[in-house]
Amino acid sequence: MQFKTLLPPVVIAAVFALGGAAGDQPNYDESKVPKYALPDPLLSAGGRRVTDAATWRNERRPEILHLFEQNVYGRAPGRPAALRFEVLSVARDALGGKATRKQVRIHFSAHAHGPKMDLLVYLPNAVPRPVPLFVGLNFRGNHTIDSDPGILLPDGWVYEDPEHGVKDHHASERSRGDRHERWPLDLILARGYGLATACYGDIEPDFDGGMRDGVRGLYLTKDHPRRAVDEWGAIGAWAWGLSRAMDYFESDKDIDSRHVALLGHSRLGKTALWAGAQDERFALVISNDSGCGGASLARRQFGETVRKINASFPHWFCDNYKRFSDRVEQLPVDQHMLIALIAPRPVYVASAEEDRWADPRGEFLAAKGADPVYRLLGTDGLPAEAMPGTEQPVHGTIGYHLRHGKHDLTQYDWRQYLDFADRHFRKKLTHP
Ligand code: GTR
Repeated sequence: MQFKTLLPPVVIAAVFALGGAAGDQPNYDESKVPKYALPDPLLSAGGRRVTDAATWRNERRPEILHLFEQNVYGRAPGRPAALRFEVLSVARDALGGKATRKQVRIHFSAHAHGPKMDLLVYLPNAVPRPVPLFVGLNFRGNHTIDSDPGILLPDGWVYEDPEHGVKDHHASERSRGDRHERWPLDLILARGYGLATACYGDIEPDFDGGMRDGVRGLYLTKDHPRRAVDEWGAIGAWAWGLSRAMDYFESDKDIDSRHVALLGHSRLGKTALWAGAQDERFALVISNDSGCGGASLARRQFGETVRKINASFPHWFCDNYKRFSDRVEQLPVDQHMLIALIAPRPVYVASAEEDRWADPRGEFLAAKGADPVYRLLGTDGLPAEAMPGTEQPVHGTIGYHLRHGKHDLTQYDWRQYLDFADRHFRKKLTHP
C-alpha cells in the first residue's frame, strides 16, 4: 500500500544527511533530538480547555481514545458472542501445595479449531479468596514460566528460538521453565498475588501475514477480505486477547477481578498500555521497557522511531500509522496521551539504562506528560520534577523507575511492581 508523505524527497534527504532520525541510523544523541511540541492532553480538538473531571471523562478521553484507534493501533471489535471458557485442569496442590493451578482454554469463536488462548492461572493457597492477580502475556509459551511439569505445552505458533527449543515455531519440553527469571512465581505468590499468563502467539502469530491464523482472521470475510486502514494491528489483537482473559477473570469467583494488575514487557508492554487504556476493568497497568509505540514519546525520535517500527513490524499497528512514519510531528497524539487514558488508575512505566533503543528518557517524559490529567482527576500523578536517578523509583499514582542493565524483565522490576500494587490495592506490606 502506498501512502503520501508530506515531506518532499529533498527534505528527507537533507534530514538524512544531518544524521537525523529520518535516516536509518538510530539517533542516540540527546543534542540531536528535534525540537518538538507535544499535543496538550487537556486541550480538546476544538480548542477547548479541559478543566474538570467530567469534561475529561465525557469528551476529551473518548476523543483521545478515538485518535489512537484511528491513527495508531486501529479499532477492534468487542467480546464475541461465541466466547467460551473450557476449564482444562484444576490442581489444588500445585507447587508442593502452595498454589492452585488452573488451565483454561478461551475459545474465541464457535469453531472447535478456531483461534483460542490457553490461560494459565496460579493462585496462592494461603490467601483468602478472591485473590488479586497480575496478568501478562508471555512470548514463548506458558510452560516457559516455571518448571512445573503440569503446565501444558502450547500447540500453536511460538516465537522462533532454536537455542531455547523452539523450531519451526513449535514449542518443546526443552524450554520448560527457562523463562522463570522473568516470572518469579514464588515471590508473587508469597506476596499474596496470583499470576495469570498466556502465550501471545495463541491470540495471533507475530509476523506480517499472521493475522489469517489469528483472531483477526475471524473477522475477515469474502466481502471484507483485508483490514481497513483504521482497523486493528497485531498489538490491537493481543490487547483484545487480554480483555478476553479479563472476561474469564470476571467469571471465576476465586479471582478478585477488580484488582487485576496488567503487565507487559517490550512489544507486550505496548500491548499492556493499549489494553489498559481501552479496558477500564484493568485496575493497574505496567509497561516494562515498552519503548516506541508504547511508553516513549514518538516525537523525540530517539532510538527506535515510528518509521523504523513500521518498516520492521508492518503488522503491529493500523495502516494509518504508516502515514506518520516521516512526519511524527503531525501525529494528533503522542504516547503521554496513551498513558493519560489510563487515569486515574495507577500506571507504572519502567525503563532500563542500557535499553536506549526504547528511549528511557522518552518513557519518563511520556509518564510525566500524563501527570496533568492524573492531577486533574485528583491524584498525585508522578511526583518527580526531573528524571530520577538509576534505581531510585518514584511511586505516585504514576510510578517510574530506571534500572541498571539491559532490556529485560527482572526481579528488581517485579519487586517495584509488587510494592506499587500493595500500595494501590491497599494491602498490608508483607515482604518475605
Ligand atoms: C524489538 C522492537 C521493539 C520491541 C522489541 C521486543 O525488535 O524494535 O519495539 O518491541 O522488539 O518486543 O522484544
